[in-house]
Amino acid sequence: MGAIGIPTATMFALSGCMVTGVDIKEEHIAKLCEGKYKIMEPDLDEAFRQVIHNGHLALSAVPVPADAFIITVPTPLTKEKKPDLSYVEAACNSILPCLRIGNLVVLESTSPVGTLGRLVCPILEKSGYKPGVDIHAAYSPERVIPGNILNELVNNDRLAGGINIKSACAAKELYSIFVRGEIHITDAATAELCKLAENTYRDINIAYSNELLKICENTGLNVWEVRKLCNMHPRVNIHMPGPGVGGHCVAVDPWFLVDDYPACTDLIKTARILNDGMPQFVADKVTDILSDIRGVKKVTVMGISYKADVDDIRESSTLYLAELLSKHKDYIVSIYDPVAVRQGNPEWNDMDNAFKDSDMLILGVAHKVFSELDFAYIKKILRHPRILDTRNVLDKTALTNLGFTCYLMGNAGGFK
Ligand code: SAJ
Repeated sequence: MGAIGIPTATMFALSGCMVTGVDIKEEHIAKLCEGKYKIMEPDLDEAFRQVIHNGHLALSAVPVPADAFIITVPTPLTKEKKPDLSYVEAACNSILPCLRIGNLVVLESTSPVGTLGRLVCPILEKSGYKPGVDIHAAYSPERVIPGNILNELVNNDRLAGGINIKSACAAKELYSIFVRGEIHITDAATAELCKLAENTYRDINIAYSNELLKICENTGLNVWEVRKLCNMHPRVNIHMPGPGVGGHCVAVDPWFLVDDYPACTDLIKTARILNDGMPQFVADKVTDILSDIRGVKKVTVMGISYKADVDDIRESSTLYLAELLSKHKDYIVSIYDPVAVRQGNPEWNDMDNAFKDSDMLILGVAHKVFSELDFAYIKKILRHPRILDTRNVLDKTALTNLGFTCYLMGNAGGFK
């Protein structure tokens, strides 16, 4: 019952299925039952409450017998940047007592190529039922973007990768219950590679835009203008540069490919390292901008979630930036993030404390609420009214008129 399990269970339940949502954390289940867990995703909280209320979605700390089992557990990275499949393993083992002939087991979690065949099926076989013969087994990755999950869950095309064709068809039939996009049948390993390849494609493209940003800073050009003009070409789509790539997907999944195929992933690895280096790039820029102020300086990082308008802070590049700056003896770092506060430290919501006597603001995440801030008031409580925009979202004319000195990342010439 995490970020993908909750919306998936909700959609099946809304479509009339009887669903059991399982999570091994009993306190999480209790919070969900009592409505104490606020789901930030648009419309999901309401839909989730509705299906709990009408009895189509029950919550449990252990699996119960069913026609189909969908595994949506995390597959994080270890410190050595290897995929940790222990949650997948545990989830597969936990359903063994519930399995019956004719059941379907679907793995959704992002996984290395071959996971369904090499790891999942041998575990399922311990039930006495043979995957592909007695029970169906498939890999069907989610493709939804946080912030628009419900819409994308229904309308995006989906892959149904089977251990054999019968399993793929069974998975297609299952998701057809609520998916309106097309469901493409393939084999499990192809679907596994597709999931990794999609997020890696995004990471490499973002790395390219970040490299372009560095070129622009070196030549005194404006990367935002360059990007806008390049993207007028009918076959060019340069991504947005920024302070790095965060989240538990794009910043993680490429490592699965590097781990399995070290001899043929130079580009993927280079892109990953480049994006991981962006917080340090921003930190160096901050040091440059503050070099004329002696002694201890206070820096305020605005936005600590991994991207705009979500409260998820996993692998957040601005959180990493704040940590990098905090290690510096000359900096005091404060954080302001009224969105991420739901998952983290209540101090992140204390605007006065975050801005008071600050020498520099760094806009790291483009939350909508930041565009509604009273910058005239904020300026009054700062020590130095300097602001670095890493996302090109601030109204530079208005801020300059208020007396701010503005810096735009990717534009060495200033805030043109
Ligand atoms: N980012 C940029 N520049 C961009 C786009 C994103 O710097 O042009 C940064 C964001 O600020 C963020 C990070 O990249 O830190 C990742 O954000 P995202 O919006 O690209 O992706 P996620 O992690 O929210 O969702 C991705 C999606 N994958 C693709 O678009 C290929 C989503 O469809 C997947 O379902 C999801 O990963 C997942 O669960 O795998």
